[in-house]
Amino acid sequence: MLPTAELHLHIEGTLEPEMLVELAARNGVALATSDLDELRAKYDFSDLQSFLDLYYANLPVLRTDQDFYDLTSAYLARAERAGVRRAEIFFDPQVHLGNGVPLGAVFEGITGAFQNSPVSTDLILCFLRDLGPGAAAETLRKALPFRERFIGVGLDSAEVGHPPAPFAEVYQQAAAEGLHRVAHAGEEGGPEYVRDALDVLGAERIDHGIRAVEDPELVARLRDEQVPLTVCPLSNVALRVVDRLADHVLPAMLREGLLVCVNSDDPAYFGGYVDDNFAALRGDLGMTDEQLALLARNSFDACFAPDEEKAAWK
Ligand code: ES4
Ligand code: ZN
Repeated sequence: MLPTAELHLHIEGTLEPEMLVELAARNGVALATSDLDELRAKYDFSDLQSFLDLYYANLPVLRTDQDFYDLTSAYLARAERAGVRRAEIFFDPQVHLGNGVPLGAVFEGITGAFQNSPVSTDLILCFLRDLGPGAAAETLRKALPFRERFIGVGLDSAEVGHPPAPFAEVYQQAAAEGLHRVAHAGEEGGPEYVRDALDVLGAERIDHGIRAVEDPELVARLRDEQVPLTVCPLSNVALRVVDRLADHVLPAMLREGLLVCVNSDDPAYFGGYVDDNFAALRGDLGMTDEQLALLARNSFDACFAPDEEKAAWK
């Protein structure tokens, strides 16, 4: 198994149908169905929004710190088997606050699981871009009592129509708190979303970024500055951002000298964990061992772990 870092992983997107049913029963939350085949049949998406609708609909089953602990532990056990040495994990606090779950329970459960895993882990708090910059600032304010539990902020959820620029101020506040800054950009949105995430938000790393290839000047900049791009091949196919894996721009990005790495995004929904993504790149795209090893090395270069720790993995 190729040792790698997973830098684009939504912990809520690791909620497998089995755990969904288990948590619903444990917490007395009603589901439309508890039939695993019927649940899996819903995992067929036409675009990002059709996925987000199901993702948000499933999350009310997460209620207690134990739920978040169990979810995170299950992911980390699976990630370990996938060769993951380092995981920088996203979570969506606004969803849980909206479901009436206190932030303390979310932090306690997730970081509690971190302490019991051999995988090197850190947490990145994502703002939901479709709820706007005011809600993001309010979320950062509520999270600051837990400042030592997370290392950065990100921006996720529905992209088109929700550009990065209005989030400039909350990203500035995050920077002032010494937090890392990443942002989803160029998944469904065009290259201008990637440019603004860099210029206006000061993003150090771009999540997805695949539509950057449409703009040669931007590609040159991403190469010159070695901006990390966390690409998620199976996610892009599942959300029909690309038609087939064989058409994916990842090999072209590598040829351009971009600092790209491979990630699973929401593995319970998109057909696999990071090892499954590597296997698909080999099988459907014919990528070579050398290319796959470069992608894995890139992931360690792109991660926020201290240099001493990185050296041990590479
Ligand atoms: C997400 Cl694939 C993706 N894109 C944007 N936001 C998200 N939240 C969870 N998965
Ligand atoms: Zn994502």
